[in-house]
Amino acid sequence: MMQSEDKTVLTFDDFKTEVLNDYKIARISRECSLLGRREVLTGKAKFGIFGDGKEVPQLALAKAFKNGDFRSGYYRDQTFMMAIGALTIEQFFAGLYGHTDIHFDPMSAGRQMGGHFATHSLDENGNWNNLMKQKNSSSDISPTAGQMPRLLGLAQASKIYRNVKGLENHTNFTENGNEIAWGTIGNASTSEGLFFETINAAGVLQVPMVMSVWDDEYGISVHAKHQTTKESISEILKGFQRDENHNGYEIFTVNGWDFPELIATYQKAAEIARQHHVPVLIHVKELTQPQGHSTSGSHERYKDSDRLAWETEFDCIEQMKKWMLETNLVNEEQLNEIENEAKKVVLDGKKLAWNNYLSPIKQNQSELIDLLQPIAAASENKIFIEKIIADLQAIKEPLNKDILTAARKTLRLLINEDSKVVLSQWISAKINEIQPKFSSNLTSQSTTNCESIEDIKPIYATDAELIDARVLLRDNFDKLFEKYPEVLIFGEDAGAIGDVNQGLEGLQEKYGELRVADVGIREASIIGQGIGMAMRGLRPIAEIQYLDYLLYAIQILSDDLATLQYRTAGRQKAPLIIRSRGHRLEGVWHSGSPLGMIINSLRGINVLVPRNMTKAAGFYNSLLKTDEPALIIECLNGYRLKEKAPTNLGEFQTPIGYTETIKEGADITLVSYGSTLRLVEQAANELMAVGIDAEIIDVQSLLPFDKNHDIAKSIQKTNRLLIIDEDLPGGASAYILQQIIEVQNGYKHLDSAPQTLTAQPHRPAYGTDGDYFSKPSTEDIYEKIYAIMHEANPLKYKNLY
Ligand SMILES: Cc1ncc(C[n+]2csc(CCOP(=O)(O)OP(=O)(O)O)c2C)c(N)n1
Ligand SMILES: [Mg+2]
Repeated sequence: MMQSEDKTVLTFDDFKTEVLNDYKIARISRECSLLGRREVLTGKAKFGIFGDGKEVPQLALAKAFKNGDFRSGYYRDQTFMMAIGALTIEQFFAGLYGHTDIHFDPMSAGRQMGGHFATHSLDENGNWNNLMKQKNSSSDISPTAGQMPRLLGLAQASKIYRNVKGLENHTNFTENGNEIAWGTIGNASTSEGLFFETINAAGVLQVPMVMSVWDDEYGISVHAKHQTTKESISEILKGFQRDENHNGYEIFTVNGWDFPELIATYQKAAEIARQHHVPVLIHVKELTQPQGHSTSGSHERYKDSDRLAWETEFDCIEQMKKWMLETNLVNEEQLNEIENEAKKVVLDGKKLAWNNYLSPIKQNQSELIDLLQPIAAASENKIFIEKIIADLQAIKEPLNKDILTAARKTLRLLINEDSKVVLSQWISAKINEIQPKFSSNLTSQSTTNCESIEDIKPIYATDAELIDARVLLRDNFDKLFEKYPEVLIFGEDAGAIGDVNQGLEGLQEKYGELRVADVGIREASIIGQGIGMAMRGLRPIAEIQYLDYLLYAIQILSDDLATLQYRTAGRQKAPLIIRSRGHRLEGVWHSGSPLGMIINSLRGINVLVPRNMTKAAGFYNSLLKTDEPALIIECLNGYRLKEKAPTNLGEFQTPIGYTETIKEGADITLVSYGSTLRLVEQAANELMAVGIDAEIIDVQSLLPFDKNHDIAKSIQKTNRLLIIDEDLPGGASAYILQQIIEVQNGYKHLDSAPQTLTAQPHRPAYGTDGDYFSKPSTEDIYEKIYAIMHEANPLKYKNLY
């Protein structure tokens, strides 16, 4: 007897019906894989990676999976998605074809390859759905083991919800923290560092995470003997097994073709994780790959005949079938009926999906042909245009690319004819219609996105004290923790000592070890904790101790967080705040300012570079009102500087995407950010003595950048531009220049060549002289500005050198 979700005991007939239904799902899934491969080989779809050979364990997983639970997995899980009712046959094929309409391909609106699964956490306006009323899958990414860091956070959210007070009204996300985060990964991908890092962290944190490893002995062509010590992940993780004296994991191994054993294992695993918040590893062995890894190659190249024969015999669906016959649950006839029915519904679904995909494109094709025919007839280039029309007409299954190429090539032939107007209008209208299907939703489009932030200035008493900047920041965090029970912060040394610069001093004592937490040294999974928790309605602040160590996390930030809104076409979000500190301090690994690297890899995340802690605090206050992710880089050398204490801590807001002019001037515009600004201000003051009056603009926000185009307005006045930062030559300064020249048309107002002044192309050397000779100094800045003014007016500003 089996237990269904509501715990009532099933009758034998119910049990039989359920098993037959499971078998049908498995068969449908398999038919999808078989037909999917054909669609790629015949050219209808570009690439296919399918779940054949992994169907049966996913049925067992789906039985243990409840509303509110989350999956974080990889491209083999189509059967699971079908079993939880989150993927239809039509949707499977829409994904394979790359249908750009979210209603047809709910996984990614054609942005990701098929096999990358997701459910919708957000409605079409970007507001949360009730995640407790649905079974949830976080959106897959292709980098192997990239699903691991986020899995940790998805699991940790349950722990927070169960144990932190004040979150009782988060009923759309939790019921007393009973939700499990279910991970899936291939055996070979467990070789990745992210896997081991996350496994260790989940053991330490004791979170409800159930990790399934689908083991088919291969990673594409590479056998387990090259992947895993002892060729067994459960063998080598034995040290993680919990015992009477130690917390740890529960570890199960089970064969992937053994349906009853799989069900029993998944039920046990769910019980342990859900009730007791103990992580579980399920090593699912003896799985197969009937069609090989993907449509890019065939597995006959690397599997010998014995292996291939074994795979045929131990195909999990075949074994399930055998078990059903042996236990007299079904007879051959019933099985054939199910198989035939599966074949039919998959074929029908595929056809429907293809027609749905193709019809709007064919509509564009006939629209263009109808438009071009009379144009061709009247054109002096009639012959050429008619050839273009005929070629386009001949394409039975066109792409929008074919259609727009034809239209744009025709336009060139009409350069001297009046009819070009109607064609150019048609092209522009089509591009405007189609482009957003591929480019929308890089960032949140909801009413609480960053654009919604009001500018609320800090208020100062007339006798406002000057205090250490780190105290200002700490007191501001204190207000935020008081105001928002869903805010939590975690990082290396962030808990007991209140971070290395004491910006969180005393807050753990006040708000507890779960909300102000020390964590292990593991930057990628710190970010993963943040991503996962933010996806479940919490407001995590993940701390990366020094900006130099962001490199350990840049992959997951770039691949997962930065793409999340985009790759789900706005149906998932993770409003995670990443707190770090950087710019000049000391030596090769504590002076990093690699902003070029950051902004180029993190499009989709706000990148904020406050020059002091008041500005930084204003950014935290702003961000907690929005639903967007952001990286805030505090100035490493700014914590001990004095700043005026505002009276409205926790309330004032620094708007995002706007510059601030911190000194007005007439002769040259200086653009900078972060720690460098203090040197720029110093140089500008010194230049006043020789009659050079510079305007200084603090960028404040690199992504998004100067939305009001205030820098161009400043150049209109000064006609000269120098950009100064601590990044490498051609780093963030090159991006700033591109924005000013190309986006803001700033070149129109320039009388001198626009210039950048940056650090040396190497990491900064140790010591004060190391800094002086590695990063721009006040003298460097002074002299660079002076040289620009000298070139403009050599008589007034005589050369220095
Ligand atoms: C970081 C990264 N490296 C390489 C790849 C290319 N790749 C895709 S799947 C795969 C093999 C994965 O094997 P396994 O984890 O065993 O999963 P299986 O496909 O066997 O289910 C590789 C190397 C990738 N997607 N990401
Ligand atoms: Mg494998």
